[in-house]
Amino acid sequence: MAWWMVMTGRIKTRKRPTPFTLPDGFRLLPAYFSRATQQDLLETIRAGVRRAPLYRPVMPRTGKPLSVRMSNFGAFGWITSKEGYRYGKTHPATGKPWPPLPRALIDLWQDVSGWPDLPEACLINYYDQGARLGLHVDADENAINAPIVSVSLGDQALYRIGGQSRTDPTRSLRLSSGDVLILAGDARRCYHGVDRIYPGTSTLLPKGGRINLTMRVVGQTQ
Ligand code: MD6
Ligand code: FE
Repeated sequence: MAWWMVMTGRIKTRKRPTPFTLPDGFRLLPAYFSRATQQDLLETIRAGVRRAPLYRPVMPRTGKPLSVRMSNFGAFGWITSKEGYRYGKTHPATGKPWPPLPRALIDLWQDVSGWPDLPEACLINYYDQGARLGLHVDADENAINAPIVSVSLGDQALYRIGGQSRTDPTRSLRLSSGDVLILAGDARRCYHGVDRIYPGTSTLLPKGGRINLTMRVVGQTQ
């Protein structure tokens, strides 16, 4: 040991972070969408949520409300209620079908997913300043091997990804407006969530907050 290491206390104080490799199939495309395209996408989302309003879903069993508000595009929408998680063809409050998947999102899917089937569902998550989303694995799809393609719009988010077991080490990264994230392969089965939103980090949404879109192949016929 060199004397200066003792003098500076380097040996005592230096902590190694836990090693972590991003899971296979995790792919981040930073700034995939230009500002102009983000704005177009936002207009499309606004039109969608006029037809299928954002609602505050509740946890199965407990009925505890989530802090994230949700809606969907596509033939199927992901719904959570006291009865459990499921894919359904209609909005739980209005009873009407979800608006169709926007062309721009289908184009994105075909550009980045590498998957032959088209997505049948797109979950819209809206986070206000204090909203978060607990660690979870998306596992309600029959097409469990098809990738999920995710788009971030608005304020930055602290996104966390771990392994296939809830207690595996995790790694945190910031997602920014216009970023596209793909969970395919092993990463498709990994725990992930959103720990916080950073208010004031984007001017895309006039009132702030964050929108996340996740496209899925559902593989369900009813
Ligand atoms: C979010 N994303 O970014 C939450 N799920 O707000 C997800 O839960 C997610 O980014 C599956 C695949 C990609 C994702
Ligand atoms: Fe997810």
